[in-house]
Amino acid sequence: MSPVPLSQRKAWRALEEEYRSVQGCHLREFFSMDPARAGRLSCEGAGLYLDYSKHRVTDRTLTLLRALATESGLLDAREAMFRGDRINRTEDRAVLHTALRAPRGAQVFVDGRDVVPEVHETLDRLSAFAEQVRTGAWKGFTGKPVRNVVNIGIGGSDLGPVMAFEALRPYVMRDLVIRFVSNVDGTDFAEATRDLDPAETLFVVSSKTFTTQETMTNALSARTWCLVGLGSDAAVARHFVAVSTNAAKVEAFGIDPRNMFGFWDWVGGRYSMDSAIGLSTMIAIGPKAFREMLAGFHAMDEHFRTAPLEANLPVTMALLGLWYASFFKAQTVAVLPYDQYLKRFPAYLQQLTMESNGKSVSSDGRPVDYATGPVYFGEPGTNGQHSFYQLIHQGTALVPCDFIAFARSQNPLGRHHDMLLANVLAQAEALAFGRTAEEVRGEGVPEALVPHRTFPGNRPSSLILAERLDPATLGKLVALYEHIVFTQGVIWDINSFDQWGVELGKALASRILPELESGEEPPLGHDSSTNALIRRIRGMRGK
Ligand code: G6Q
Repeated sequence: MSPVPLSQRKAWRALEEEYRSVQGCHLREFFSMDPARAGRLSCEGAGLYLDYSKHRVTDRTLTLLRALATESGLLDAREAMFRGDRINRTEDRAVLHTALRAPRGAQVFVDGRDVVPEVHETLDRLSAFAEQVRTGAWKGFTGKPVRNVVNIGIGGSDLGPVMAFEALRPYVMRDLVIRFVSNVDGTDFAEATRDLDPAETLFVVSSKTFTTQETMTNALSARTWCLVGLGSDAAVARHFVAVSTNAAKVEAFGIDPRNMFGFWDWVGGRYSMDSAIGLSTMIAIGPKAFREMLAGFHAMDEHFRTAPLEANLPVTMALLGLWYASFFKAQTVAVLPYDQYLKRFPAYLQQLTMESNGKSVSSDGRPVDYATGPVYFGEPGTNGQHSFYQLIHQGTALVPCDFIAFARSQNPLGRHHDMLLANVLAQAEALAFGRTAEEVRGEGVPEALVPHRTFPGNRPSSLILAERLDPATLGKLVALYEHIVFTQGVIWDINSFDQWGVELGKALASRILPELESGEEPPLGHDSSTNALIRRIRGMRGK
């Protein structure tokens, strides 16, 4: 990290100046003055193509942003991460999700030990187990093969597996039923299991710590459901496996340690979908496709590690994101995948980006004096077009957009895919160039309606294009965003790898729980609002 605080660095100051000169310029002018813009402001990495020409930047802006990255120590920080330094300082941990996809034979050292052999040993065990389930060789307690797999986990132990399952449905073994239970709301468990036969159901309890309240509560309910259905404690061994770093807790729960798949403290929850946490994904799509996904991750890792800054996709997208968040004070980013299979990708990215970069103190604990991580949201196109795009086109907020599109559909059907692609291109064009009042008048629109039908344009977007959404491409996309988050975190000088902000609510909930459950009127020491709500809920429930 640079010892000079971010907002006092030379490049930052120059960017403040640059912002003042660029913010009044329109993308229409940028394009009309420079016919070669699209060719120059695009790059390709690991098979993903990025068009970033529709951004409110000049060549000078980009040069300054790259200078900021260099001044902020990005190159050293990147090496430190890949090398296994303990860059997650508040938790004193290495950050090595990149080792999860390192090829067999590569070397990555943590505390002097090469971790790649263990990664591949675990992958081999996962593969053997996944094959047993897929082929029906893994029998339940009554001798019936397992046909239903329910992943129980939350946050990083849920969002990645759910997203990957949805994204890779064309690769899923369709005669397996794969479900996910995350919420402590009993409805989640009840709906996920209501039509399943316990004799054919396997629960994958995914929890790094094996202490998470929601997951443990759901796992206990699953055990009861299983015991009621199968009538014996001995059934647990055939119907539960665990993915965790906590062998003692797994054993205490009653899961045979031979049915546990491990990972390591250097894998953060939201960076763990390619670890053993991906067991449900591997069962669904098979070990071969899972390894293709890992190869995709690795290809993007290599691109991020080796491509020069000006041709580096994650760095480029990170810098553009930072430009809008910190200088234009844009508070959101819309992620708009034009592929139905990516319907859970925005939700996945919300955790990856917002849990990582939703921080307001710098690495040395001082409040930052600049805006950091924006709110991410999104829906698959074209659905969002009939919903929130109105605000993106004509609202008062600036919402930079990441469009994601694929040249080929997994489900070619008449003109559907051409229409989908026409829409994504049209949206990016409309946002950038808009429609002037003169153009609207020229179409004969009555004067009173002209302001309503004018599109200001100048609304920036990136377009990420790949050939098709296959396992390798998914790995590349996820790694792309992981490295965007990392790059921004380095420049903002925040720790992208802790998540202390989720702790307070957990602690308060464990205090409130007995107050809701107690038979006697409990003494309440909260604020008057919380006290009144607790009393009202108790009253509504006859207490
Ligand atoms: C992610 C977070 C968090 C975590 C969940 C589940 O980076 O750490 O979302 O994944 O709280 O934790 P467990 O896997 O320990 O149950």
